[in-house]
Amino acid sequence: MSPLDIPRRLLERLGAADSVVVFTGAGMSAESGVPTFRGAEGIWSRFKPEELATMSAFLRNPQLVWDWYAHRRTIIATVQPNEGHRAVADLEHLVPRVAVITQNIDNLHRRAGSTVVHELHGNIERNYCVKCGAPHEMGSERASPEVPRCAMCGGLVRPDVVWFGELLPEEDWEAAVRAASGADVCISVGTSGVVYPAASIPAIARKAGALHADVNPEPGPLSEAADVFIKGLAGAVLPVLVQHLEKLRSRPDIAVPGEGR
Ligand code: BJW
Ligand code: ZN
Repeated sequence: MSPLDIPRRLLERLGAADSVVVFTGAGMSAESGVPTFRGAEGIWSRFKPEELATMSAFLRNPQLVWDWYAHRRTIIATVQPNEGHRAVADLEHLVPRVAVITQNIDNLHRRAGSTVVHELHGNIERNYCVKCGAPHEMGSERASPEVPRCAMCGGLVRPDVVWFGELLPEEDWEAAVRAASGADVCISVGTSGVVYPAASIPAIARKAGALHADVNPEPGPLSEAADVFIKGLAGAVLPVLVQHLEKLRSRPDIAVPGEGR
């Protein structure tokens, strides 16, 4: 990616920004080796997320849903944050306030060094009992193929993630809406933008006056509504964006590179 591919007005707004939100989806972690949902590979591509990520699917076939999460937990435990995650973390050195709002459950933003991360769809590292709600610590059973049972009441244990038809964690959602409402720039990265209410974050930011840039190798509903669409992979685009912002912040007198868009 050359500097000419980063639109000038995005760099100008970022150069002057006091507050930036980065809204991420599964594509953000794709280059780390975590499969996306829609268009995923392997045996799990036979299932739609709408068929696995629901309480009724879990109650109908707990083992199937548990196996899906065990498979993903194994992948997530072995992968590393990518250049895109690191570039997002580096933004904190260049902009006074940066909030990451993620739909991902993989912890990779925090592992890359981002300090303000609002997880809208939970975290795969936590589990709880469906019957009594008690948190469940996964010790030696981490590799267990069986669905664990709650030590307090014997209920089934599920991952602490948000399934369809479930409310988003209130604190994270409210913090995300506050951050989006006060942002000068919103950068959405690697999300199909079809799952609500998370997908409304860029619109909330735009409505409050932010410039919205979407980064994705494929156009979609978010890129169509965005002020700027950068067609490309997170791990290629975001480091270039950060490099140019670094130059701009250290030498505000120099001309902003990029196309005159
Ligand atoms: C790259 C790349 C690279 C590839 N670089 N990019 C309003 C309107 C319509 C429907 C609703 C509505 N409000 C609520 C609903 C219902 C429902 C919903 O949205 N349904 C739609 C599907 C129609 N929403 C809910 O149920 C939500 N809850 C809710 O609304 O509560 C209130 C309520 C309660 C009761 C009744 C009614 C309402 C909860 C949604 C929970 C979603 N959960 C999941 C699973 C989480 C746990 C887990 O990870 O297993 O969240 S489903 C799955 O989709 C996961 C993701 O976070 C989410 C979004 O997917 P994402 O991240 O966008 O991934 P993909 O795969 O779709 O896209 C990847 C993108 O990356 C692509 O664009 C690629 O091109 C790109 N890409 N490589 C950059 N290298
Ligand atoms: Zn229990």
